[in-house]
Amino acid sequence: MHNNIDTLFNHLWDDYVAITPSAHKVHKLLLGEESSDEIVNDHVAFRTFNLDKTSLDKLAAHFLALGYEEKGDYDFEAKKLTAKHFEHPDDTKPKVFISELRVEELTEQSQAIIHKLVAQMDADAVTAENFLYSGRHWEVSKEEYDILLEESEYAAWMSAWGFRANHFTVSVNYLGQTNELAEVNSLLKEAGFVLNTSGGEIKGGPDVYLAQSSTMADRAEISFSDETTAIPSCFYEFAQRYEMPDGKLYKGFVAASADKIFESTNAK
Ligand code: OOG
Ligand code: NI
Repeated sequence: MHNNIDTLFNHLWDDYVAITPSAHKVHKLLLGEESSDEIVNDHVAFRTFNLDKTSLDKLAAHFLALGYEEKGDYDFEAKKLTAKHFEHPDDTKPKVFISELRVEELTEQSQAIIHKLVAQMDADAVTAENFLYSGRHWEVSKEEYDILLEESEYAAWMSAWGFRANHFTVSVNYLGQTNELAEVNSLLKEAGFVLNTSGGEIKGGPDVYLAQSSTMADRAEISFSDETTAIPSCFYEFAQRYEMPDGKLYKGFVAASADKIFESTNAK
C-alpha cells in the first residue's frame, strides 16, 4: 500500500498516459500554451472482477488506508456491475470510483475464461504497493478477449488491461479558461477529439447536480498470447458539478450517467 496519496496518483497518471497519449493533448488544449495553472482532478476510476482475489473491496483497501471514506454505491443491472465511490476528508484530493463485474452473472464460457485468468494471479499481488497500476497478472489470448467482448465489453477490457486507472477526470469547475462543460466539449471537438455520444454528449446536468462528458478511448497495442494488436485503452472524462440547495457542490455520482460513461471504451 502507498503511504502518500499524491505519489499514488502520480504513479497512476504515468501509467495511464503511457496508453492514453491524448491525455497530454487534452491538458495542453485546456490549459493553453502559456498557462501555468494546473488541472484539478475530479475523480479517477478503476475496474475489477468481483472474485475473491480481485474484489472491489481489495482495491478500495488501498484508498481506505490513505484516509478515504466509502460514500455511495451504485448498481448497473444490464452491465452486471456494482460500484462504490470514495471521498477523502481533504476535498482537494480526487474522488475515487471503483466498479466490479459480477462474474457469476455471465455465461459459463465467459466465467471459465475469467476464472482461468485470475487463477494465474498471485493472491498477494493485490496488497502490493503498486497493485493499482500493475496492469494484467495473466496471459490472455485474442480469442479469449473476443469471446468476452461479445458478452461484456467491460470483461474484455479488464482481461486485456488489468489493474490501472481507467480514466482521469478534469474538474471543469476549476478550469481557468471556461467553467462550462458544453464549451469544453466544443474545444475538444474543434481539436478533433471524438466524444462519447451514448446518452448524449452531456450526461446529466444541473437537475442531478453533475454534468459529465468523455472522449472515446484511445487505442493502444496489447500483447495477447497469440498476437499483438491495438484495442481501446483509456479515455478522459470531464465533470461539472453544481451547487445543491445547501450551497455545497454535489460530490456523488449519477448511475444513469455512469452507465453511459462505461461505454467510452467501446470500439468506435
Ligand atoms: C466508470 C464509468 C463511470 C463516472 O464518472 O460516472 C464513471 C468506468 O468506465 O469504469 O466513471
Ligand atoms: Ni468517471
